[in-house]
Amino acid sequence: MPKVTGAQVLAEMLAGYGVTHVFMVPAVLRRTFAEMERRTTIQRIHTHGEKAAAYMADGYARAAGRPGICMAQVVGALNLAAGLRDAWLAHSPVIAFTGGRDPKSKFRAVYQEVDDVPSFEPVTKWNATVDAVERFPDMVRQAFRVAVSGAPGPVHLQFRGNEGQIDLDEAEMEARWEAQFACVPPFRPAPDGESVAKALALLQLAERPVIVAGGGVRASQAATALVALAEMLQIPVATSLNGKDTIPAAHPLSVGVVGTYSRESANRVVAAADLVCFVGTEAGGMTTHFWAVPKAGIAAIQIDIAPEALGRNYPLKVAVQGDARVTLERMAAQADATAAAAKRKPWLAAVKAMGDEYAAKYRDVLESDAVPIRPERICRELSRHAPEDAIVVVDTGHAGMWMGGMFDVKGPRQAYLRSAGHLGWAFPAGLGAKCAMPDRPVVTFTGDAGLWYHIAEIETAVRWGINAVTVVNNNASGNQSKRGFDRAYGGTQTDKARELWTFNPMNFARLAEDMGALGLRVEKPAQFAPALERALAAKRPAVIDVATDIEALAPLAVS
Ligand SMILES: Cc1ncc(C[n+]2csc(CCOP(=O)(O)OP(=O)(O)O)c2C)c(N)n1
Repeated sequence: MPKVTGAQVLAEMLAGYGVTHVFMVPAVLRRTFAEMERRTTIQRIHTHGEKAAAYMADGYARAAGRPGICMAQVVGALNLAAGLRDAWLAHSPVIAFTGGRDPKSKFRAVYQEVDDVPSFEPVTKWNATVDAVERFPDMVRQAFRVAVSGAPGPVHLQFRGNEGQIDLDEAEMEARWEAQFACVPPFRPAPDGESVAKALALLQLAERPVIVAGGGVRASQAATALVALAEMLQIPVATSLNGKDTIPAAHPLSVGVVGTYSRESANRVVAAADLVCFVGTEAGGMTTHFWAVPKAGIAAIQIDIAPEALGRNYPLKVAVQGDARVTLERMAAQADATAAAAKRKPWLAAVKAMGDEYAAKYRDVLESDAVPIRPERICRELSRHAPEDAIVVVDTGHAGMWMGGMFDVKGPRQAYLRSAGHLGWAFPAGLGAKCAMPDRPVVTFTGDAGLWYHIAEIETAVRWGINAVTVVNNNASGNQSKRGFDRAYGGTQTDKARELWTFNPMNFARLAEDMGALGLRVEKPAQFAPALERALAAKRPAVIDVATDIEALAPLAVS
């Protein structure tokens, strides 16, 4: 076997796995970048910060269902680790490469060096070092295997040398990859027949069942199977935030997002159910409003690919271990549709009434012509005008609350990706999503506090022609914090207290224009739809700066 460099092998393997973009701040694996240029068409997206690079890789991974790659040299490693937190919480297959310690010089106060490896431990499924160049092939293959298998998640490989200079070394080795592990899911384990039969029997018997679908359904591309089973058994479907795009909002069985950042009627439906079937969701705090919806003691079924997730948060009547799509398809194949449909009528009427009450209660704000603009109206405009094949990317905090509860996913071709809790995630994640899916429109929704975090990446988007559209709910504040500071100040804040959550007014459209993007300022609701249309048609990145009402607070969850 001929001797080749680590750089050559790594570049060829990444291309072999179908990687189209890597996101990084130099200097790391420099020779690998040179080999990428020679041997592959991989784009090397050079960002303004490692955290943004990790978020871009995360958005890429979630949009494509394939690993997203980010990189940092040793001094930027913890910035990158910080950026893996959201991927970890959302089960997103991000692979992080960093430069790291050399056995020849460690413990000698080498410039910029600390032991970074432990910091990756809490946010990765696998955290390993590549100390000898002949290990490149097997370590990279294992990184892909772990990232996409079971419940997907981040992986970290630290390459020897503060800039990963080990990639210059040579060995007799071969660039080999496994196509199966290039995307999620690599396998579709089938459930055992007995658990399927038991789950079906309970679902068919129940008077008021509900399905709660999570990110595992989207990871398994099981949305069609989910909707088919729900229709067959006439069971309403609520989703977690990660599962929001698994059923279109207009579907008669869709009740919306349940939990903390939720739709009031979805919480009421799940709370009124007599049987909850969790599919591809951990039934974690956010999805259950900290285990208040449904209440402890509810009869529950759980379907998940990860056996250790089954029963973790609610004691189960039946645990079903398997791939979501295969499991839902098997259930549909064995279901008795006629018996179930007939007995559901009163429950479905009650579910519809709860949905109608929600729609009536929020109609005025969703359609509000108020100036400054109400965020609810932005959600309504996006529901109407975001293209059918758009990837909608949403930040956390109020952005997650407004959009989680009030944005309507149009149809099965629309995707919805959300920050799993980190403010500032959405803007760079939207850029990563656009890199993964350049032919699909990407529409990101963020608050102004969220955009400030990584605003420099507007320049990155312009430089690389990443033509995502970013909508900024600009109230010159992080006003989700308002309620908390009201409480902290015993009911009424002092004027000084507002220093803790407000910013100077800013025109982000102008800033975007200065950086070379299209900037559009929206001050009246009627201007929004034409601005979105212009932004989507622009052949450059676009920022729509919407001047919104600082007094608008998102509705709190009901339980
Ligand atoms: C990394 C991180 N730090 C802090 C927070 C807490 N946090 C949640 S929402 C929020 C303010 C959000 O402001 P903005 O994005 O402008 O939206 P608005 O609330 O004004 O609608 C903060 C500070 C967080 N979620 N993530």
